[in-house]
Amino acid sequence: MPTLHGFSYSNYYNMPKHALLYKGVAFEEDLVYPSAAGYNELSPALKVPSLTTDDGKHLSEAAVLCEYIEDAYPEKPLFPSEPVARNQVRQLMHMAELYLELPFRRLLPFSFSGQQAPEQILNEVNGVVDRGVNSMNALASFSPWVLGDTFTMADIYLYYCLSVADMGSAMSGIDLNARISGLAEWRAAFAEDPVSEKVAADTAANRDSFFAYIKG
Ligand SMILES: N[C@@H](CCC(=O)N[C@@H](CS)C(=O)NCC(=O)O)C(=O)O
Repeated sequence: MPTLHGFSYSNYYNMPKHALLYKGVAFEEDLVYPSAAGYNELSPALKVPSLTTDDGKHLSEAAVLCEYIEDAYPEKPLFPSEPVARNQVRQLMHMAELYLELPFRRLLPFSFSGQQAPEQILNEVNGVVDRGVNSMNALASFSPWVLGDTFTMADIYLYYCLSVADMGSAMSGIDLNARISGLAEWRAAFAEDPVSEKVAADTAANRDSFFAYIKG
């Protein structure tokens, strides 16, 4: 059985976790923070998540884990088989990460410490997020899922990218729901799924432990 390493407060951890739960794959969870001794053997970049496969190999980087899970457990596919459609899913995953998750992630240290981010950083974040908003408005139909009638890895990836955006939205004043057509309704539908509810409950349960870790 594969083992997913990391912690539930991590949005990146929750991407492969959601995929495994969606597919009904049995897996173990290993609660570990990146500074743990020996974690570099699982993830050389010291990033969460990482995954140990059935045959004892280690993989890291959330998008890689998501692709691996699809390859190793093809039942209940999360990527279309047709090449263009398959890469449209990857395209949306990349754009969600590069132009929404990563800019908002720059605000996390300020959000966690309760300090206002400098104007220059906020301007830079805004500039990158504009690309994300334009990309989503151009590519995501939210009808009812991100790329149309089929639930895909793009739904999972975008959903958990947005949890970091939420933490930075008050500080940046960026309201993605207002700027991306159909986003709010899609998020509400995604959140109601039992898998999403389980992931959200595990995330909440890990909150105190995570904040104790970053304080340390
Ligand atoms: N590119 C990585 C990013 C993962 C990431 O940033 N994980 C955070 C937790 S949400 C982490 O491990 N942070 C520890 C650190 O940056 O030192 C991926 O896709 O897995």
